Amino acid sequence: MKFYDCTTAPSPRRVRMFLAEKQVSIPTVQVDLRSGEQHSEAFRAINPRCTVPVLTLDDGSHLNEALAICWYLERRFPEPALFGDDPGQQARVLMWNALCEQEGFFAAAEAFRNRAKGLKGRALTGQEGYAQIEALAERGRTRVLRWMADLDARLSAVPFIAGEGFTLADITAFIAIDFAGWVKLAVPEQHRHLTRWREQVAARASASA
Ligand SMILES: N[C@@H](CCC(=O)N[C@@H](CS)C(=O)NCC(=O)O)C(=O)O
Repeated sequence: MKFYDCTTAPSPRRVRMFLAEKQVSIPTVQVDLRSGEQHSEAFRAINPRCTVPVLTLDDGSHLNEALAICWYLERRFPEPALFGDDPGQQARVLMWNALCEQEGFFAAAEAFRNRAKGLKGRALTGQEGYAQIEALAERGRTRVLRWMADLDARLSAVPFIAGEGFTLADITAFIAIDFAGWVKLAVPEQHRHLTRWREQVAARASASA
């Protein structure tokens, strides 16, 4: 296996934190997103979508979605379970992970990529260049705050996002909140359940991965 990473980027950090929870380390290659290495011919042969993370499997095939990579790693290294145990819990992990990805992670990306000076013409990842749209940057900020309020309500009832135990959904949400910090959005003070959860996750060794 080979892991294509970029230590400054949030999406591959989901895989790094997942691996750290499993206490597994695999050969890693850094891709320099700042210099545009993701668009090089060599990297496009690995991932035509020009993004990290990528996991190359021992048969030479590539996985280029964080969720798929984490699922593969879960099956290869089952302990500790980070996708839940029984079918109901597994479905809840997938549901909350998808919600945190769509409403948190993608909203933070919308806010960041549509305003960052260095990303003019690169509002979306991939081979196609997309113009920034200022209104989307603002909308992304609103969506992040809505998502944080919803998570606070969820965490008033359960210790972790998908229920009783720490899972991939917590990893996705934790990193999405850090990503929101890139556009100077922090968890509002009144969200004490979300703040409690965030402090707990930040105290895990994997949080610095
Ligand atoms: N769907 C992908 C998205 C990955 C993604 O957007 N990665 C960003 C880094 S956080 C990237 O590679 N960006 C390249 C660029 O900005 O050109 C996943 O979740 O694995």
